[in-house]
Amino acid sequence: MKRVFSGIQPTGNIHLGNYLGALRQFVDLQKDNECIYCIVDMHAITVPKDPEVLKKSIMDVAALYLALGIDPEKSIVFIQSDVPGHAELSWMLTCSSYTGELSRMTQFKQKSKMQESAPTGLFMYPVLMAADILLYDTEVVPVGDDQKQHIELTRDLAKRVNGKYGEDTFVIPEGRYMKSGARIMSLDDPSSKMSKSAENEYSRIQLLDSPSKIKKSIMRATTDSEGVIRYDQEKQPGIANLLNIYSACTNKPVDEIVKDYDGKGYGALKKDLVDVLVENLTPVQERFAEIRNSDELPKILAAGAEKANAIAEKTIKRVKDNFGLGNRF
Ligand code: AQP
Repeated sequence: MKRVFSGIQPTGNIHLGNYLGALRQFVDLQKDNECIYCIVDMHAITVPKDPEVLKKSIMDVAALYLALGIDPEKSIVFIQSDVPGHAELSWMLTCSSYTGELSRMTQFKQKSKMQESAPTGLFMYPVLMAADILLYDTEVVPVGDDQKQHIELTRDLAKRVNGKYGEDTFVIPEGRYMKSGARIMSLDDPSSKMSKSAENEYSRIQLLDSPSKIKKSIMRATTDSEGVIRYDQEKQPGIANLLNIYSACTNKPVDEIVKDYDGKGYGALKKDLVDVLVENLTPVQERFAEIRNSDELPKILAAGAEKANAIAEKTIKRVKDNFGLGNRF
């Protein structure tokens, strides 16, 4: 039984990449671990958000967690800003981090578009993420592989602090990545990852998409002129991405799928993939509709915040003690 922690930003448009890379693991890990799943709303404000839209997105992610199979009886589910320890620990970690290492983070470089002056929140994002993880003495962090660099930074910060303030300060966490689905690519540009914030809504399959939107997105997905279904990420990245999605959604190895489509065209693969996706997502969408409007959801989140706070307060006390902070008289 290990302590597991992860989170998703309530920034709307939760997509297949988020599910296949991260959320799917959240559900599986609950079976034999102690899991803590957070809606990381403070990360969402690194880029300013309309408060009403943010409030709705937070509840949407919470309802999606439950609709996908996260069980609040087994796992702690809560909203990050309901636990003050995240911000508190983030500052303590900030004081052990360096601007050089933070400016090397790929996500920061992409999102700040290398502007001379970028939002400080965007720059500090990985430190807040490290605090989220370390606050719960986390051993395992299920994420997509775009987060590998942030997980490495978390480990580096934890080891650095332990070296300075005592080896009992932080547990050193490990990232956990899926073998298939760790990086789902954009449907219109298979050289970049599927993303919530991409302008083209047909570049991603959102978990709440209608069957007709799923069909449109898959049928117009970028492929190539080779005309043969093979798994070749270099020459046929669009087809490789569709095969990865197919494989992750059906648990069928890519080789077998390639064999099934021997002699068939891209249209046949795309058509069947639409059916697979609709079949996978329809029950999730039905559960989402029920949970999203139930009175239970706010109660589940309040109970989750209480449990998360109890763990967080213990860590904050230990870290403050080790740092020499607070009243000792
Ligand atoms: N394309 C992807 N393939 C596999 N996993 C992915 N994740 C994100 N995109 C893919 C994983 O989903 C979790 C969501 O983390 P987040 O809410 O912090 O979002 P993000 O990583 O910033 O990625 P998004 O969803 O694409 O948002 P934007 O467009 O804002 O960057 C993480 O575990 C992530 O690895």
